Amino acid sequence: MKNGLTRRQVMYTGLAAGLGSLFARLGYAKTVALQRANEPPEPTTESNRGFSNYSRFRPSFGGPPSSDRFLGKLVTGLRKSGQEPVMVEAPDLGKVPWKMVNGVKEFELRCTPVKREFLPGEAMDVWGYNGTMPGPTVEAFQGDRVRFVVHNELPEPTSVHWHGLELPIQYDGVPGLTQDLIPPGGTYVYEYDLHQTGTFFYHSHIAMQEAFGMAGLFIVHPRIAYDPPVDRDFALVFQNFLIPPNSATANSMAMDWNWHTINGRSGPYTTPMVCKHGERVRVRLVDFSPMQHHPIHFHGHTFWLTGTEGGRIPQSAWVPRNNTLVGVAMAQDFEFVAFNPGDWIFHCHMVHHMMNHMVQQVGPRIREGFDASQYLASLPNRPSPQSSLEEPAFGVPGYPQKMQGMKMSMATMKTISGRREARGMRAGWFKGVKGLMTVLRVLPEDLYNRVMLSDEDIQPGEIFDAIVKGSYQSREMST
Ligand SMILES: [Cu+2]
Repeated sequence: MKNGLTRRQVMYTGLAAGLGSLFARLGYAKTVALQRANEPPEPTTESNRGFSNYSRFRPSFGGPPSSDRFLGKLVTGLRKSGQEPVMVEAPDLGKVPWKMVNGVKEFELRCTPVKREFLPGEAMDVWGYNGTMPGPTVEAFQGDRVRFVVHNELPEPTSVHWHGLELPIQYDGVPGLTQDLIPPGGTYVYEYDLHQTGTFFYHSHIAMQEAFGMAGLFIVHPRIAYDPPVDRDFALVFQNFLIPPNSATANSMAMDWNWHTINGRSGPYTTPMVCKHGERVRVRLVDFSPMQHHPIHFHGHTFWLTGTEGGRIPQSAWVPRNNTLVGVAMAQDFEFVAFNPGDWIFHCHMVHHMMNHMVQQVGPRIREGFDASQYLASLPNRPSPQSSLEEPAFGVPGYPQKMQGMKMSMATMKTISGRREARGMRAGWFKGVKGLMTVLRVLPEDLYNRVMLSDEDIQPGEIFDAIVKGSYQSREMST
Protein backbone atom coordinates (compact mmCIF):
# COMPACT_ATOMS: atom_id res chain seq x y z
CA MET A 1 0.00 0.00 0.00
CA LYS A 2 1.00 3.60 -0.53
CA ASN A 3 2.75 5.47 2.26
CA GLY A 4 3.81 2.13 3.73
CA LEU A 5 0.44 1.50 5.35
CA THR A 6 -1.24 -1.85 5.07
CA ARG A 7 -4.97 -2.28 4.70
CA ARG A 8 -5.05 -3.42 8.31
CA GLN A 9 -3.11 -0.40 9.46
CA VAL A 10 -5.50 1.91 7.62
CA MET A 11 -8.41 0.08 9.19
CA TYR A 12 -6.97 0.45 12.66
CA THR A 13 -6.12 4.09 12.13
CA GLY A 14 -9.59 4.75 10.77
CA LEU A 15 -11.18 2.93 13.68
CA ALA A 16 -9.08 4.88 16.11
CA ALA A 17 -10.04 8.14 14.44
CA GLY A 18 -13.72 7.24 14.44
CA LEU A 19 -13.71 6.43 18.10
CA GLY A 20 -11.24 9.18 18.85
CA SER A 21 -13.37 11.15 21.24
CA LEU A 22 -14.06 8.05 23.27
CA PHE A 23 -10.48 6.79 23.42
CA ALA A 24 -8.87 10.19 23.68
CA ARG A 25 -9.89 10.32 27.32
CA LEU A 26 -7.89 7.16 27.87
CA GLY A 27 -4.97 8.52 25.85
CA TYR A 28 -5.29 5.39 23.76
CA ALA A 29 -6.09 6.22 20.15
CA LYS A 30 -2.81 7.95 19.47
CA THR A 31 -0.81 5.08 20.92
CA VAL A 32 -2.57 2.44 18.83
CA ALA A 33 -2.23 4.50 15.64
CA LEU A 34 1.44 5.12 16.33
CA GLN A 35 2.15 1.48 17.07
CA ARG A 36 0.48 0.38 13.88
CA ALA A 37 2.19 3.03 11.78
CA ASN A 38 5.58 1.96 13.14
CA GLU A 39 5.20 -1.58 11.87
CA PRO A 40 7.10 -2.37 8.71
CA PRO A 41 4.90 -2.16 5.63
CA GLU A 42 3.52 -5.37 4.26
CA PRO A 43 5.50 -6.41 1.17
CA THR A 44 3.82 -5.52 -2.07
CA THR A 45 6.28 -6.13 -4.88
CA GLU A 46 6.57 -9.36 -6.81
CA SER A 47 10.04 -10.00 -5.40
CA ASN A 48 9.10 -9.85 -1.74
CA ARG A 49 5.50 -10.91 -1.81
CA GLY A 50 6.61 -14.33 -0.53
CA PHE A 51 7.37 -12.89 2.88
CA SER A 52 3.73 -12.33 3.66
CA ASN A 53 2.86 -15.98 3.05
CA TYR A 54 3.35 -18.88 5.37
CA SER A 55 3.99 -22.47 4.34
CA ARG A 56 3.93 -25.48 6.61
CA PHE A 57 6.26 -27.22 4.14
CA ARG A 58 9.18 -24.82 3.67
CA PRO A 59 10.91 -21.97 5.48
CA SER A 60 8.78 -18.80 5.18
CA PHE A 61 8.15 -15.58 7.07
CA GLY A 62 4.37 -15.29 7.21
CA GLY A 63 4.65 -11.64 8.29
CA PRO A 64 4.02 -8.98 9.33
CA PRO A 65 4.82 -9.80 12.97
CA SER A 66 1.24 -8.98 14.02
CA SER A 67 -0.07 -11.65 11.65
CA ASP A 68 -1.54 -14.83 13.09
CA ARG A 69 0.59 -16.77 10.62
CA PHE A 70 3.88 -14.98 11.37
CA LEU A 71 6.48 -17.75 11.78
CA GLY A 72 3.63 -20.23 12.03
CA LYS A 73 2.33 -18.76 15.28
CA LEU A 74 -1.32 -19.83 15.01
CA VAL A 75 -1.04 -22.23 12.07
CA THR A 76 -3.04 -25.30 13.03
CA GLY A 77 -1.72 -28.81 12.95
CA LEU A 78 -3.05 -31.51 10.66
CA ARG A 79 -5.71 -32.37 13.26
CA LYS A 80 -8.94 -30.43 13.43
CA SER A 81 -9.89 -28.08 16.25
CA GLY A 82 -12.36 -29.17 18.91
CA GLN A 83 -10.98 -32.67 19.49
CA GLU A 84 -9.35 -34.39 22.44
CA PRO A 85 -5.65 -33.56 22.75
CA VAL A 86 -3.05 -36.04 21.56
CA MET A 87 -1.35 -38.02 24.30
CA VAL A 88 2.09 -36.97 25.45
CA GLU A 89 5.23 -38.84 24.30
CA ALA A 90 8.19 -38.80 26.69
CA PRO A 91 10.95 -40.76 24.88
CA ASP A 92 12.62 -43.50 26.96
CA LEU A 93 10.03 -43.24 29.74
CA GLY A 94 6.89 -45.22 30.50
CA LYS A 95 3.59 -43.98 31.91
CA VAL A 96 2.05 -44.70 35.30
CA PRO A 97 -0.92 -47.02 34.71
CA TRP A 98 -4.17 -46.14 36.43
CA LYS A 99 -7.49 -47.75 37.20
CA MET A 100 -10.83 -46.13 37.87
CA VAL A 101 -11.98 -46.72 41.46
CA ASN A 102 -15.40 -45.24 42.28
CA GLY A 103 -14.89 -42.29 39.93
CA VAL A 104 -11.31 -41.63 41.01
CA LYS A 105 -8.28 -42.25 38.78
CA GLU A 106 -5.98 -44.29 40.98
CA PHE A 107 -2.22 -44.42 40.28
CA GLU A 108 0.35 -46.49 42.14
CA LEU A 109 3.85 -45.15 42.72
CA ARG A 110 6.68 -47.10 44.29
CA CYS A 111 9.75 -45.15 45.49
CA THR A 112 12.66 -47.39 44.49
CA PRO A 113 16.41 -47.61 43.97
CA VAL A 114 17.08 -47.64 40.21
CA LYS A 115 19.86 -48.88 37.96
CA ARG A 116 19.57 -46.58 34.98
CA GLU A 117 21.65 -47.04 31.84
CA PHE A 118 22.72 -43.48 30.99
CA LEU A 119 24.62 -44.89 28.01
CA PRO A 120 24.63 -48.50 26.82
CA GLY A 121 26.59 -50.47 29.42
CA GLU A 122 26.86 -47.48 31.80
CA ALA A 123 24.32 -48.40 34.46
CA MET A 124 24.21 -45.78 37.21
CA ASP A 125 22.82 -46.05 40.73
CA VAL A 126 20.12 -43.46 41.29
CA TRP A 127 16.64 -43.42 42.84
CA GLY A 128 13.27 -42.98 41.18
CA TYR A 129 9.78 -44.38 40.92
CA ASN A 130 8.43 -47.74 39.72
CA GLY A 131 11.97 -48.80 38.77
CA THR A 132 12.84 -45.90 36.46
CA MET A 133 14.60 -42.56 36.79
CA PRO A 134 13.02 -40.16 36.15
CA GLY A 135 9.80 -41.88 37.18
CA PRO A 136 7.14 -42.81 34.63
CA THR A 137 4.87 -40.02 33.38
CA VAL A 138 1.55 -39.31 35.04
CA GLU A 139 -1.01 -38.23 32.44
CA ALA A 140 -4.45 -36.95 33.40
CA PHE A 141 -7.19 -34.53 32.34
CA GLN A 142 -8.55 -31.32 33.73
CA GLY A 143 -11.48 -32.21 35.99
CA ASP A 144 -10.11 -35.61 37.00
CA ARG A 145 -10.03 -36.59 40.63
CA VAL A 146 -6.76 -38.45 41.15
CA ARG A 147 -5.45 -40.71 43.90
CA PHE A 148 -1.82 -41.73 44.33
CA VAL A 149 -1.02 -44.75 46.46
CA VAL A 150 2.66 -44.26 47.28
CA HIS A 151 4.75 -47.14 48.64
CA ASN A 152 8.18 -46.40 50.06
CA GLU A 153 10.59 -49.17 49.05
CA LEU A 154 13.67 -47.12 49.92
CA PRO A 155 15.79 -47.76 53.02
CA GLU A 156 14.93 -44.26 54.34
CA PRO A 157 11.79 -42.12 54.67
CA THR A 158 10.43 -40.02 51.82
CA SER A 159 7.39 -37.97 50.71
CA VAL A 160 5.98 -36.88 47.35
CA HIS A 161 5.29 -33.28 46.31
CA TRP A 162 3.05 -32.48 43.31
CA HIS A 163 4.86 -29.54 41.80
CA GLY A 164 2.65 -26.68 40.65
CA LEU A 165 -0.69 -28.21 41.53
CA GLU A 166 -3.18 -26.23 43.59
CA LEU A 167 -4.29 -28.91 46.02
CA PRO A 168 -5.39 -29.27 49.67
CA ILE A 169 -2.53 -28.59 52.10
CA GLN A 170 -2.46 -32.09 53.60
CA TYR A 171 -1.42 -33.55 50.21
CA ASP A 172 1.38 -31.10 49.45
CA GLY A 173 4.08 -33.58 50.47
CA VAL A 174 6.40 -31.41 52.56
CA PRO A 175 7.95 -33.41 55.43
CA GLY A 176 6.93 -32.12 58.84
CA LEU A 177 5.15 -29.05 57.51
CA THR A 178 2.25 -30.89 55.87
CA GLN A 179 2.70 -34.61 56.63
CA ASP A 180 4.78 -37.18 58.48
CA LEU A 181 7.43 -38.83 56.34
CA ILE A 182 6.51 -42.17 54.78
CA PRO A 183 8.75 -44.67 56.59
CA PRO A 184 10.59 -47.44 54.71
CA GLY A 185 7.98 -50.05 53.90
CA GLY A 186 5.18 -47.56 54.52
CA THR A 187 2.34 -46.39 52.25
CA TYR A 188 0.70 -42.96 51.97
CA VAL A 189 -2.31 -41.93 49.92
CA TYR A 190 -2.69 -38.55 48.20
CA GLU A 191 -6.03 -37.58 46.64
CA TYR A 192 -7.21 -34.36 45.02
CA ASP A 193 -9.01 -32.74 42.07
CA LEU A 194 -7.22 -31.35 39.00
CA HIS A 195 -8.54 -27.99 37.85
CA GLN A 196 -5.38 -26.78 36.07
CA THR A 197 -3.81 -27.79 32.77
CA GLY A 198 -0.14 -27.86 31.81
CA THR A 199 3.28 -29.34 32.45
CA PHE A 200 3.76 -30.27 36.10
CA PHE A 201 5.91 -32.83 37.86
CA TYR A 202 6.06 -34.91 41.00
CA HIS A 203 9.16 -35.31 43.14
CA SER A 204 10.53 -36.23 46.54
CA HIS A 205 10.59 -33.21 48.85
CA ILE A 206 13.86 -34.28 50.46
CA ALA A 207 16.59 -32.26 48.79
CA MET A 208 19.20 -35.03 48.58
CA GLN A 209 16.67 -37.45 47.11
CA GLU A 210 15.75 -34.85 44.49
CA ALA A 211 19.42 -34.58 43.54
CA PHE A 212 19.46 -38.36 43.34
CA GLY A 213 16.87 -38.33 40.58
CA MET A 214 13.50 -38.68 42.31
CA ALA A 215 11.13 -36.88 39.94
CA GLY A 216 8.65 -37.58 37.16
CA LEU A 217 6.45 -35.70 34.69
CA PHE A 218 2.82 -34.94 35.54
CA ILE A 219 0.94 -33.76 32.45
CA VAL A 220 -2.61 -32.43 32.78
CA HIS A 221 -4.47 -31.99 29.48
CA PRO A 222 -7.56 -29.91 28.83
CA ARG A 223 -10.55 -32.04 27.75
CA ILE A 224 -10.51 -30.31 24.34
CA ALA A 225 -7.12 -29.47 22.84
CA TYR A 226 -6.08 -25.85 22.92
CA ASP A 227 -6.15 -24.02 19.61
CA PRO A 228 -4.26 -24.29 17.40
CA PRO A 229 -4.23 -28.06 18.00
CA VAL A 230 -0.89 -29.87 17.90
CA ASP A 231 -0.30 -33.23 16.19
CA ARG A 232 2.55 -34.28 18.45
CA ASP A 233 3.22 -33.59 22.11
CA PHE A 234 6.71 -34.50 23.39
CA ALA A 235 8.07 -34.06 26.92
CA LEU A 236 11.68 -34.03 28.15
CA VAL A 237 13.19 -33.87 31.66
CA PHE A 238 16.74 -32.52 31.95
CA GLN A 239 18.99 -33.60 34.86
CA ASN A 240 22.65 -33.40 35.93
CA PHE A 241 24.62 -35.79 38.14
CA LEU A 242 28.15 -36.06 39.42
CA ILE A 243 29.33 -39.64 39.10
CA PRO A 244 33.05 -39.91 39.85
CA PRO A 245 35.23 -42.06 37.61
CA ASN A 246 35.44 -45.63 38.95
CA SER A 247 31.99 -45.23 40.50
CA ALA A 248 28.44 -45.85 39.38
CA THR A 249 26.81 -44.00 42.27
CA ALA A 250 25.79 -40.37 41.87
CA ASN A 251 27.28 -38.02 44.45
CA SER A 252 24.29 -35.90 45.40
CA MET A 253 26.42 -33.70 47.72
CA ALA A 254 28.44 -32.44 44.78
CA MET A 255 28.11 -28.94 43.33
CA ASP A 256 29.74 -30.06 40.10
CA TRP A 257 28.25 -32.15 37.30
CA ASN A 258 29.70 -34.51 34.78
CA TRP A 259 26.80 -36.67 33.59
CA HIS A 260 23.80 -35.15 31.91
CA THR A 261 20.54 -36.87 31.06
CA ILE A 262 17.37 -36.23 29.10
CA ASN A 263 14.60 -38.56 30.30
CA GLY A 264 17.29 -40.59 32.08
CA ARG A 265 19.66 -41.06 29.14
CA SER A 266 22.68 -39.19 27.85
CA GLY A 267 23.16 -38.29 24.20
CA PRO A 268 23.43 -40.11 21.84
CA TYR A 269 21.43 -42.75 23.72
CA THR A 270 18.50 -40.28 23.98
CA THR A 271 15.90 -41.63 21.57
CA PRO A 272 15.19 -39.18 18.71
CA MET A 273 11.75 -37.59 18.54
CA VAL A 274 10.29 -38.29 15.10
CA CYS A 275 7.49 -36.26 13.54
CA LYS A 276 5.97 -35.75 10.11
CA HIS A 277 6.75 -32.84 7.82
CA GLY A 278 4.01 -30.23 8.26
CA GLU A 279 2.81 -31.33 11.67
CA ARG A 280 2.39 -28.85 14.50
CA VAL A 281 4.55 -30.04 17.37
CA ARG A 282 4.65 -29.20 21.06
CA VAL A 283 7.69 -29.93 23.18
CA ARG A 284 7.49 -29.63 26.97
CA LEU A 285 10.78 -29.05 28.75
CA VAL A 286 11.30 -29.60 32.48
CA ASP A 287 14.56 -28.86 34.25
CA PHE A 288 14.95 -31.13 37.23
CA SER A 289 18.69 -30.60 37.67
CA PRO A 290 19.86 -29.90 41.21
CA MET A 291 21.42 -26.51 40.47
CA GLN A 292 21.94 -25.93 36.76
CA HIS A 293 19.79 -24.08 34.26
CA HIS A 294 19.55 -25.14 30.65
CA PRO A 295 19.30 -22.88 27.59
CA ILE A 296 17.64 -25.31 25.21
CA HIS A 297 18.29 -24.68 21.55
CA PHE A 298 16.50 -26.19 18.57
CA HIS A 299 17.94 -25.92 15.07
CA GLY A 300 16.28 -25.08 11.76
CA HIS A 301 13.00 -23.74 13.15
CA THR A 302 11.62 -20.89 15.23
CA PHE A 303 9.25 -21.91 18.00
CA TRP A 304 6.66 -20.07 20.05
CA LEU A 305 6.81 -20.19 23.83
CA THR A 306 3.26 -21.17 24.72
CA GLY A 307 3.44 -22.33 28.33
CA THR A 308 5.40 -22.38 31.57
CA GLU A 309 5.23 -24.41 34.77
CA GLY A 310 2.22 -22.16 35.52
CA GLY A 311 0.28 -23.45 32.50
CA ARG A 312 -0.76 -21.99 29.17
CA ILE A 313 0.42 -18.49 28.21
CA PRO A 314 -2.24 -16.29 26.54
CA GLN A 315 -1.54 -16.10 22.78
CA SER A 316 -0.95 -12.34 22.97
CA ALA A 317 2.09 -13.00 25.17
CA TRP A 318 3.69 -15.83 23.19
CA VAL A 319 7.33 -15.19 22.34
CA PRO A 320 9.20 -16.47 19.27
CA ARG A 321 12.52 -18.12 20.11
CA ASN A 322 15.01 -20.73 18.98
CA ASN A 323 16.60 -20.98 22.44
CA THR A 324 14.74 -20.93 25.74
CA LEU A 325 16.22 -20.86 29.22
CA VAL A 326 14.70 -23.45 31.52
CA GLY A 327 15.59 -22.73 35.13
CA VAL A 328 15.71 -25.31 37.90
CA ALA A 329 12.22 -26.70 38.61
CA MET A 330 10.72 -24.69 35.75
CA ALA A 331 8.85 -25.88 32.69
CA GLN A 332 8.69 -24.34 29.23
CA ASP A 333 6.24 -25.52 26.57
CA PHE A 334 6.84 -24.49 23.01
CA GLU A 335 5.18 -25.12 19.69
CA PHE A 336 6.21 -24.92 16.07
CA VAL A 337 5.24 -26.17 12.66
CA ALA A 338 7.73 -28.81 11.49
CA PHE A 339 8.19 -27.19 8.07
CA ASN A 340 11.84 -28.04 7.59
CA PRO A 341 12.70 -31.71 6.86
CA GLY A 342 15.85 -33.13 8.42
CA ASP A 343 17.49 -34.54 11.55
CA TRP A 344 17.69 -31.46 13.75
CA ILE A 345 19.81 -31.31 16.88
CA PHE A 346 17.99 -30.30 20.01
CA HIS A 347 20.27 -29.44 22.88
CA CYS A 348 21.29 -27.52 25.95
CA HIS A 349 23.74 -24.81 24.93
CA MET A 350 25.89 -24.89 28.10
CA VAL A 351 29.14 -26.27 26.76
CA HIS A 352 29.82 -28.48 29.79
CA HIS A 353 26.35 -29.94 29.39
CA MET A 354 27.13 -30.83 25.79
CA MET A 355 29.44 -33.68 26.77
CA ASN A 356 29.72 -36.26 29.50
CA HIS A 357 32.57 -36.68 31.88
CA MET A 358 36.07 -36.48 30.51
CA VAL A 359 37.66 -39.51 32.13
CA GLN A 360 41.09 -39.18 30.61
CA GLN A 361 41.35 -35.54 31.56
CA VAL A 362 40.09 -36.10 35.11
CA GLY A 363 41.88 -39.30 36.06
CA PRO A 364 40.81 -41.72 38.78
CA ARG A 365 39.78 -40.31 42.14
CA ILE A 366 39.86 -42.10 45.43
CA ARG A 367 37.71 -40.78 48.22
CA GLU A 368 38.58 -40.94 51.92
CA GLY A 369 37.39 -44.11 53.58
CA PHE A 370 37.51 -46.11 50.38
CA ASP A 371 39.72 -49.14 49.89
CA ALA A 372 42.53 -48.15 47.54
CA SER A 373 43.94 -51.64 47.08
CA GLN A 374 42.08 -52.32 43.85
CA TYR A 375 43.28 -49.03 42.41
CA LEU A 376 46.86 -49.66 43.48
CA ALA A 377 46.79 -53.21 42.09
CA SER A 378 45.76 -51.92 38.70
CA LEU A 379 48.34 -49.12 38.57
CA PRO A 380 50.63 -50.95 36.13
CA ASN A 381 47.67 -51.37 33.77
CA ARG A 382 46.67 -47.73 33.80
CA PRO A 383 46.77 -46.11 30.38
CA SER A 384 49.86 -43.95 30.26
CA PRO A 385 49.30 -40.25 29.64
CA GLN A 386 49.96 -39.06 26.14
CA SER A 387 52.85 -36.65 26.21
CA SER A 388 53.59 -36.42 22.55
CA LEU A 389 54.35 -32.74 22.68
CA GLU A 390 56.35 -33.12 19.50
CA GLU A 391 53.08 -33.22 17.60
CA PRO A 392 53.02 -29.97 15.59
CA ALA A 393 49.49 -29.20 16.82
CA PHE A 394 50.88 -28.50 20.31
CA GLY A 395 52.47 -25.39 18.83
CA VAL A 396 48.99 -23.87 18.67
CA PRO A 397 48.12 -22.25 22.03
CA GLY A 398 45.11 -23.93 23.58
CA TYR A 399 45.49 -27.26 21.84
CA PRO A 400 43.78 -29.66 22.50
CA GLN A 401 40.22 -28.38 22.84
CA LYS A 402 38.30 -31.28 21.35
CA MET A 403 37.39 -33.90 23.92
CA GLN A 404 40.02 -36.60 23.91
CA GLY A 405 39.55 -40.30 24.37
CA MET A 406 35.94 -40.64 23.30
CA LYS A 407 35.49 -44.29 22.62
CA MET A 408 32.45 -46.23 21.63
CA SER A 409 32.39 -49.98 21.11
CA MET A 410 30.83 -51.58 18.05
CA ALA A 411 28.11 -53.04 20.27
CA THR A 412 27.27 -49.59 21.67
CA MET A 413 27.17 -48.06 18.19
CA LYS A 414 24.87 -50.85 17.09
CA THR A 415 22.53 -50.30 20.04
CA ILE A 416 22.45 -46.56 19.44
CA SER A 417 22.04 -46.63 15.67
CA GLY A 418 19.91 -49.78 15.58
CA ARG A 419 16.86 -48.14 17.09
CA ARG A 420 13.89 -47.63 14.80
CA GLU A 421 13.85 -43.89 15.53
CA ALA A 422 17.44 -43.55 14.25
CA ARG A 423 17.06 -45.47 10.99
CA GLY A 424 18.54 -43.81 7.92
CA MET A 425 20.37 -41.07 9.82
CA ARG A 426 23.91 -40.33 8.60
CA ALA A 427 26.54 -42.94 9.48
CA GLY A 428 28.32 -41.61 12.56
CA TRP A 429 25.50 -39.16 13.40
CA PHE A 430 26.08 -39.86 17.08
CA LYS A 431 29.49 -38.17 17.07
CA GLY A 432 27.76 -34.81 17.38
CA VAL A 433 25.10 -35.84 19.90
CA LYS A 434 26.47 -35.89 23.46
CA GLY A 435 25.38 -35.08 27.00
CA LEU A 436 22.20 -32.98 27.06
CA MET A 437 21.43 -33.47 23.39
CA THR A 438 18.83 -35.29 21.41
CA VAL A 439 17.52 -35.14 17.84
CA LEU A 440 14.15 -34.12 16.46
CA ARG A 441 13.58 -35.65 13.05
CA VAL A 442 11.18 -34.00 10.64
CA LEU A 443 10.38 -36.58 7.97
CA PRO A 444 8.23 -36.17 4.84
CA GLU A 445 5.33 -38.58 5.07
CA ASP A 446 6.74 -41.23 2.70
CA LEU A 447 10.05 -41.29 4.57
CA TYR A 448 8.27 -41.21 7.94
CA ASN A 449 6.32 -44.30 6.93
CA ARG A 450 9.48 -46.11 5.86
CA VAL A 451 11.30 -45.28 9.09
CA MET A 452 8.53 -45.66 11.64
CA LEU A 453 6.04 -48.07 10.08
CA SER A 454 7.87 -50.38 7.68
CA ASP A 455 10.39 -53.14 8.36
CA GLU A 456 12.29 -52.73 5.12
CA ASP A 457 16.07 -52.33 5.29
CA ILE A 458 17.24 -48.75 5.43
CA GLN A 459 20.92 -47.98 4.91
CA PRO A 460 22.77 -45.45 7.10
CA GLY A 461 22.37 -42.02 5.54
CA GLU A 462 19.61 -43.12 3.18
CA ILE A 463 16.87 -41.01 4.70
CA PHE A 464 19.16 -38.03 5.24
CA ASP A 465 20.33 -38.16 1.62
CA ALA A 466 16.78 -38.47 0.34
CA ILE A 467 15.90 -35.26 2.20
CA VAL A 468 18.97 -33.38 0.95
CA LYS A 469 18.50 -34.49 -2.64
CA GLY A 470 14.73 -34.49 -2.61
CA SER A 471 12.42 -31.67 -3.45
CA TYR A 472 10.97 -31.56 0.03
CA GLN A 473 12.35 -28.11 0.81
CA SER A 474 10.33 -26.54 -1.93
CA ARG A 475 7.31 -28.81 -1.87
CA GLU A 476 4.16 -26.77 -1.52
CA MET A 477 0.94 -28.40 -0.50
CA SER A 478 -2.45 -26.96 0.24
CA THR A 479 -2.95 -26.37 3.93
CU1 LIG B 1 22.31 -27.40 30.39
